[in-house]
Amino acid sequence: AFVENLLKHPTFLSYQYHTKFIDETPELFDFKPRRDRATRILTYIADITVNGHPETEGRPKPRADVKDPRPPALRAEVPPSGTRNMLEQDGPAAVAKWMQDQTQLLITDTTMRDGHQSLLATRMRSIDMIKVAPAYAANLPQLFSVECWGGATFDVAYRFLQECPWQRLRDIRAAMPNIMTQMLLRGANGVGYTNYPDNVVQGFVKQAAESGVDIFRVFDSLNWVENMRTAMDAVQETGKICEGTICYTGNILDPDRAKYDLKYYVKMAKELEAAGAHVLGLKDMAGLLKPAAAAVLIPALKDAVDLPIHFHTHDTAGIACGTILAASAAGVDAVDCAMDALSGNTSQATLGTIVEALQHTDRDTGLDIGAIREISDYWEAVRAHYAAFETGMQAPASEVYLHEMPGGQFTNLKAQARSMGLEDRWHEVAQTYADVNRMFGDIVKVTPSSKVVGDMALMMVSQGLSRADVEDPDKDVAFPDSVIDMMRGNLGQPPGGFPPGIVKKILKDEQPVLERPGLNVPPVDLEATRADLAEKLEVAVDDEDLMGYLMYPKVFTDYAARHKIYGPVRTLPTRTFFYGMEPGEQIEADIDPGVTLVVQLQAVGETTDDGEVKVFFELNGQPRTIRVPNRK
Ligand code: BTN
Ligand code: 3PY
Ligand code: ZN
Repeated sequence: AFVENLLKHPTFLSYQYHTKFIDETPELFDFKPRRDRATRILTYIADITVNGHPETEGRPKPRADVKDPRPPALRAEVPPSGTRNMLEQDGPAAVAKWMQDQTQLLITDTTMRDGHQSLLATRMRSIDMIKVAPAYAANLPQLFSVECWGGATFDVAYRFLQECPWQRLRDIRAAMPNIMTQMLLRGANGVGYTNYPDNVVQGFVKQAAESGVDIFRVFDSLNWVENMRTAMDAVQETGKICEGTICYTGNILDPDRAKYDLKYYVKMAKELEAAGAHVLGLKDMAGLLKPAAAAVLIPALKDAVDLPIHFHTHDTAGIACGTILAASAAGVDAVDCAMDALSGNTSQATLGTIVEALQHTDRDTGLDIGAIREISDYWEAVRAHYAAFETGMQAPASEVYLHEMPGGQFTNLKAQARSMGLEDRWHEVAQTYADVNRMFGDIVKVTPSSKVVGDMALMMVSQGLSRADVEDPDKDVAFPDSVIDMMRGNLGQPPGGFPPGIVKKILKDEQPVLERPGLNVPPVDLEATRADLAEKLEVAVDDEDLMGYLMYPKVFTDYAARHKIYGPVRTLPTRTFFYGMEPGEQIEADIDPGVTLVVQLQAVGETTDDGEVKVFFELNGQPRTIRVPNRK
């Protein structure tokens, strides 16, 4: 019956499917008549129209006059050859050599990952990225790479956007075949918040490479190279680019921050080179590297290792362009920027500004400023649809040099503080965050270690505890789980270890594990896990789904359960996804290549005695009525 259903299925009969056929088509496995995908999407639209979307409730609305984002016209019929072609033809070592040999400042566009992670709580939907990817391919083929995957985008896609992150990657890859894609990988923590078994990290990297990642920026949240090797080795096996990455903290010019001095970074760079990095990443996640420090650090790293250097920073203090220009003058090979409309503040430096600043210099980027402006205009229109997720940082702030929060965490923590009623005490939270850092021995703060520091700071402010209170051996303190987990050694070890006093206070008589956490975790039985999951979900589980489940078991199964009810909602326009439809409004959704749903909302009925609402649609010209519960 399965094969018969498959052969008759309209999607199978249509010329091609780049969507996940099985995943999108559970009716193949269900021989009872079952609601089709169109009905499921209509159910979603009806539900959101009646009940609203939980994520946008009570948040600012997009302006009434927002326009639908229109991607710019393509300036070439066939995407001109770019870095991806070079990687495919010549391999990662050749790309690294080319980076060192050429003189332009190479540019990575982070808009599709860190840009919206740092400005819009990671809520940008795939459709808004995929639509503009062909314009990147045709109009900006000189870009070094497009960061579009990993970091927080992975779980947010499943958790809040009801879409498959792997499909996003495959779709961007297909629409932009000539420019390298880039992801952020948290070493042994994968794209999660804790350590995973080695074979999960290995399987994840292999799948990411197959689904379309070209550059893996691998870091460790405590800068512990020991904890990065499994991921780095796995990347090298794929033939893709391994960007072994230093996280920058402190201030190399400040003699009072001697823990993270120039020698520290030079030593780590050498360790990463020895571990097989093709490129050295310098990840300034909080935007702490000052121009004068860049002028010292970049040449020292270049002297220490024979690797191209790729610099990432944030504009939280308003100085990112200055630091990038200083790094450029000091010989950095590649830098990260975000398209103008999604740049600045906690995001990256402004891409168009860097391009303009370097025109007619020996580091001219070769990028077309007109093409940049057009793509940025597209992003401006996209951003307007995400007003609900604007975090409202009004101005850059030098306070970042006090608290050292990563750009991707800053607005999140602020929202968390607001939800705990601590909004008015934000500067106290910032000071406490700095105090916690000192209490933990001055550690690198980046996901997941930054979350641990943030959890502790919020707990202290809300309970009125000072650092001295927490350190007082005679005072009982209930520590957050994430703090206990880190002190047990489950995120690895910082340079010099955690201060024994605080470890003792938190763990009491329990001994921390000082070896790399992955060493003592048995491998997961992948096939048994796949079989269990397939039975539970009643669908076939491919490698992408399996890896999604292994990273986030509950988030993934919740996503899969909603998928059965609502279908491929990723194909809806963003306005519809978050706000439903107005009577009389018409939208289109391409649920497959060549399969378009034209949906018109006719009317929303009254709520019946049993609490249901009838919603009247026209679907491809045919009337359809959907009943949904009124949950308001
Ligand atoms: C989530 O926030 O849980 C993910 C987004 C999808 C949730 C859907 S939206 C329609 C329905 N109403 C709810 O309250 N949840 C689901
Ligand atoms: C992430 O891990 O998501 C980050 O952006 C760290 O900077
Ligand atoms: Zn970043």
